[in-house]
Amino acid sequence: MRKRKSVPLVAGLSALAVLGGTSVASAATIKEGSDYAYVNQEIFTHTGVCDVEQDGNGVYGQFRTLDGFVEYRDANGSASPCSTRDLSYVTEFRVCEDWNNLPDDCSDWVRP
Ligand SMILES: [Ca+2]
Ligand SMILES: [Ca+2]
Repeated sequence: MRKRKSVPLVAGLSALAVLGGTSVASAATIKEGSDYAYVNQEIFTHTGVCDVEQDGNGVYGQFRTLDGFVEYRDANGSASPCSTRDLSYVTEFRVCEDWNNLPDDCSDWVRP
């Protein structure tokens, strides 16, 4: 039997998109201490904010989305569960710890 030469499947390959020019790191989860916020990396609209330190300081996430800026808190503090929200597509986010009468501690901005 005659062997067929296999045909390489290169024709359909398009150039890879290059995310150049940004200095913002990429992460699914960003922490401030042990508190954290996250964005699901398969569904970039699913987010969460988690206060996991019983220190009396509130925790909130800040999200830059295609529809604008959104900020929300872990509504019940360090008790379970975390707060979650479905937003518009998230491009960057960070987590902050709310210090009474002091500047809040915020993580760096990251993209999911
Ligand atoms: Ca805290
Ligand atoms: Ca909570």
